[in-house]
Amino acid sequence: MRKYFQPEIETAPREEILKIQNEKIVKQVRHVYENVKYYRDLMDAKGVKPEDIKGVDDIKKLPFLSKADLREAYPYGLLGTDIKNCVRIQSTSGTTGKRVVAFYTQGDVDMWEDCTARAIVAAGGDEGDVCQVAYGYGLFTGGAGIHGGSHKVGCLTLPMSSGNTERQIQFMMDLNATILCCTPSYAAYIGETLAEKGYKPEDNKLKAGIFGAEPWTEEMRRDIEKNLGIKAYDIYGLTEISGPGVAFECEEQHGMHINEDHFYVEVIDPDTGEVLPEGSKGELVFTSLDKEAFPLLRYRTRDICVLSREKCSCGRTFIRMTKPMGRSDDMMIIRGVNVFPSQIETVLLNEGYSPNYQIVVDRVNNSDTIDVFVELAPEQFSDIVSRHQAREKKLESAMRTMLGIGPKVHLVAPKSIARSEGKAVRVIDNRKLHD
Ligand code: DLL
Repeated sequence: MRKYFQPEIETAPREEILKIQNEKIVKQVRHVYENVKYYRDLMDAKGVKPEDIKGVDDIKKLPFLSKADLREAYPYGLLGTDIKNCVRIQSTSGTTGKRVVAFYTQGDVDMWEDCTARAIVAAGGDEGDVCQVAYGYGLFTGGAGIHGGSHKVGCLTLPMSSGNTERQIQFMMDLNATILCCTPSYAAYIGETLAEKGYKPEDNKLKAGIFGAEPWTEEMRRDIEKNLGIKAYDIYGLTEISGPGVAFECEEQHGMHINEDHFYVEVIDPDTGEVLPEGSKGELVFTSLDKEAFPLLRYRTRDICVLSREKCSCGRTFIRMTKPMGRSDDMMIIRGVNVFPSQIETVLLNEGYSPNYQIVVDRVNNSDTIDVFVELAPEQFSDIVSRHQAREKKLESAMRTMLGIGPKVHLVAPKSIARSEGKAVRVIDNRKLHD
């Protein structure tokens, strides 16, 4: 069995990785300064010139980029090359009018697929494996990213996309899938459905799962591992930086190795922007070292975690990140879809309701639920139940269109949602994903 997809880099001595990063950043900053006016203006405003960046130690001199910059520059403002050189876009799952649209050259796609191939091999994959890709295909990076990596490894790839659980199970059993790739909540659901159908964990040929795109706990990992009879590996990534495979777990299952030859990582204090020493908890910031089409420098992910350079017994020398421990903004991830409370508020206001609402998120049988309680104005209140039900259905459908997932809406009596004296508590998340 192969242990690494690209051993020469995955196990390279630290000095060699640093040398690669230092060379790449100098080139990349020049590339961005020359081709991305939006970022050039930010650098000029900060008084930083490309020649000030002589290596990764100088990255801290560069300005940050945030999701707000991406919205402002939408769609082409951060493009680093002629659109003619681009072969693909992918986009975030959240929809707030302006989604994040990321562009890729063929070289960028190749690099990204190398990263997901490293993750698949780290989970024990090789050309003898049957890799069932049950992440969504389409604009979401999950399906396309893992699919490409699976091809590179030489697995037989089952491009299932997400959903249609009956068919997932049929293909999984008939075609002897050995690696399952999907969100952890979907893996749990597939596990339950298999059990309901009377299958035991040993009835399937699965040996590993590569699960990510949303937070999940160690308890959930153990549940999934038991129900499917597999070893479950975590994988992390975000559209802005490429997609899945920015970081991946090895057999140690003790943090995810960041593909440092392509992505330089920092952890900062989310309030002050100060770079924190290794081992501190803070916001992850990534600099893409060699992407051509969408070359983001110092992108603030909003994901909170801790980095560690402690030696890993798997032999990989890449730095490790913990599972994200939360976010420094109000984004919720529900069944793998990014949802902002502001989107729900927009629908309510558009449909003529008051902004008195509360969102309750929970996880029932390993699947996320979202309930929206909406207060009626006195003049909207009526004793006729069927009228309320029709209104609830209409709101549910408008929210489904806006969010891409369907919440359950409950209309409640005027003045029944508690008013707050400070910041309104819009979201109650009962999922208890983190201690
Ligand atoms: O979720 C990319 C992906 C696809 C990763 C498939 C892994 C597997 P976005 O839709 O842009 O991209 O969402 C990115 O999802 O900033 C995190 O908050 C969260 N996230 C991604 N992976 C994990 C993970 C994809 N393993 C956002 N654990 C990120 C916890 C994760 N959160």
